Amino acid sequence: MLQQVNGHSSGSDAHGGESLREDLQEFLGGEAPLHQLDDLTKVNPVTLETVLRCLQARYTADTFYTNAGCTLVALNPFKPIPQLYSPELMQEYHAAPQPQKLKPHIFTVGEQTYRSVKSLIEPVNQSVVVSGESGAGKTWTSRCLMKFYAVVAASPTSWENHKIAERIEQRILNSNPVMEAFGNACTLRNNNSSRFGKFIQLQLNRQLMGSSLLVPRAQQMTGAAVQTYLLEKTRVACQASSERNFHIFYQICKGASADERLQWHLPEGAAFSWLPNPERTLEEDCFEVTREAMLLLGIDAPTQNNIFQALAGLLHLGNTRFADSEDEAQPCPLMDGAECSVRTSASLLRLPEDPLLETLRIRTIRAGRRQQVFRKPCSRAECDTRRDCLAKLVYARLFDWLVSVINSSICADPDSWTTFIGLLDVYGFESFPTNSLEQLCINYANEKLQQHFVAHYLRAQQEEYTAEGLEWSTVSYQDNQTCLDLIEGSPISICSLINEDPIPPELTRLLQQSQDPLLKVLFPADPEEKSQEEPSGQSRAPVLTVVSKFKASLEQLLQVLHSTTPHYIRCIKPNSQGRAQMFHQEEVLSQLEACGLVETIHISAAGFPIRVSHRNFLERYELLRRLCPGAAASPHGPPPDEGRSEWSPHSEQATLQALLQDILHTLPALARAPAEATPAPVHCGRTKVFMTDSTLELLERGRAQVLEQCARCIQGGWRRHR
Ligand code: AD9
Ligand code: MG
Repeated sequence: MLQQVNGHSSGSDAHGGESLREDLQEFLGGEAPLHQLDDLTKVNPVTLETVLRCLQARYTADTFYTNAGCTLVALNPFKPIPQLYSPELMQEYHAAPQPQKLKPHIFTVGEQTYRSVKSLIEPVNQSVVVSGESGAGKTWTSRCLMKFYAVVAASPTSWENHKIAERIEQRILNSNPVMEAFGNACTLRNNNSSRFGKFIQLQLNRQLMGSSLLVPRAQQMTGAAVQTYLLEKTRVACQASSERNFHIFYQICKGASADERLQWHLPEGAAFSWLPNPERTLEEDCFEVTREAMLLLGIDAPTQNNIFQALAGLLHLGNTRFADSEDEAQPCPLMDGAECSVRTSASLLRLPEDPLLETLRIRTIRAGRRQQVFRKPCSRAECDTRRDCLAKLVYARLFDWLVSVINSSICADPDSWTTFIGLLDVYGFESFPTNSLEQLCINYANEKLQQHFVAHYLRAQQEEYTAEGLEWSTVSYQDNQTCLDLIEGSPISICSLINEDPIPPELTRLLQQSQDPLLKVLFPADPEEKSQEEPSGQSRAPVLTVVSKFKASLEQLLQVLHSTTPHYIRCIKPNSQGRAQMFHQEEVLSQLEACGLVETIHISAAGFPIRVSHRNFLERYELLRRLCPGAAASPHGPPPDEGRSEWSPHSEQATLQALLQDILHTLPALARAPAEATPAPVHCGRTKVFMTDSTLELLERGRAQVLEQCARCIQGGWRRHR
């Protein structure tokens, strides 16, 4: 296996100097205490046990972030640590010449991603994939990263020209409380569990200034686009024991004013069967925050009123109970008190009451050659299902509409941005005593992301080293492809066997009759009035099932991820009680195993994350020759920035080999470290040059030196000329 030791820096800044000394000390044989090991690649030997011990030692020392090669491990502190996320600290990471030399932090990932998206060598869009099981801290992490970009990528002029409410960064941040109010809920595993997946693209403009990779060019956030994945809409009508409905329902019940209570029929202490476990949590105190954020996103007070009124209508719908019918030919009667619930629900949703009741209790079917219409009373269970389905339909459309409103408020004009940083925060892996289709989809999404990691990192890295002719002994890893085949493979898999019963068309038609302005938008009338009854089985068009739609949206997501340079943050939940200072070894161990962390560390420790094509390498670093003692212009090619098209592949190869030789001699000087302490950090593959992050820094530092010398020479020449 290739040997690689972390690179060394000249230590011109305080953090860099300290870390250079640490690196050198370690390189020369010093042993750091376990909790001081910032990178798990330095744990010796790398095994599950040693990695676990290191993480535990760091957790006990209140150190929550640790590098693991290409990934960052984030342990959930389960306690607020404001100073760890302060704007001052954000600026410190942003301003650092080498943020990776500072303590591991999500801001390091944030800053590196931000710099990479501007890279002059092969710039590509970036993405940060935040993963981990439910309650591990993914949403927290991606929220912090959004705040980080809102600070470091803020447009400086808008501070003076705009009120804070008008700033695009603020609007983007405001999408969080709104989406969490409508899309998060308290579950057994997390009091603020995301019940939808989210991929947000932070859109950046591009301003070509400066020349060094390490000197960031101005690049500002001009907007964002949110894509959501499969909201767990079942929760509106059905909550597992000890779980709760979406936060927004509790927020309304707790935060509505006296007038609003009257208008929405929500008297103090009213009991709703779809609002279980009403004991207080912090999330329900956020009604004002949600409203304020909605307002700033352009959802005005009357529209908000319509939304909350419709949600109150759903709560009353949930109190509508049916009894068994004694005569199958008759619709199920309502239970005592349910008439009032139906009436209130109909009035809040501005639906005609009788058609509402009829739709809930009677099915219309077309059958036979002549497509005759039959009306069949539903059983009590069917009535319940139709009631639940109606609520799910309204809530899911409302959620999608909110996302589209948010997008229209924060999305930048296509010509005002060129690159993006994507943040992925999906619902984490979960398993309950009783699991529904949603849990299958959630866990399927997590398997898919793990597969992306396996394919992109564990497999692809190793294949590339071999293909490029680098010496490499393969690290074996757990591939979850068989698990995915079981879920989504063809011809037969779980996906192909699952068919969800489609939404009865009468429900949609009923909602199209609503006089409520919001519901009119959510359920526009069909342009051409279709048949008024459910079509028969034979004439029904193929229906896209929930699972097949979800599968297609995941495929699209993965395509986007594949087109970016991904960065990985693995959130780890130290205990399932959500308690600070508690580290359950077995729980952490199973999370480390599930994400293949040890294999990742092995591959990262021996690998070269930076790879640049021969030509790009030459174009950018040929000028480093000038730093070599007794250097002369290259005998094989023109000076930098000239005549790129005259180069032949043959001369390119020869120049490259010569240049690499020179560079290997130059690096110790650049690092200001003894030659024997600098490992061989650059490898020339068949088509690319491979190197470590620290080597890239050294090369960039050398390049800046040469350019500075050139600038001084030119200035000197001008003075003489004058
Ligand atoms: V789920 O898959 O959506 O159910 P997440 O998103 O992984 O889950 P979340 O970010 O919601 O978990 O974190 C759970 C809770 O842990 C938060 O509500 C916080 O109370 C707590 N948490 C997470 N990260 C931090 C942190 N860096 N500092 C302090 C944290 N508390
Ligand atoms: Mg979450």
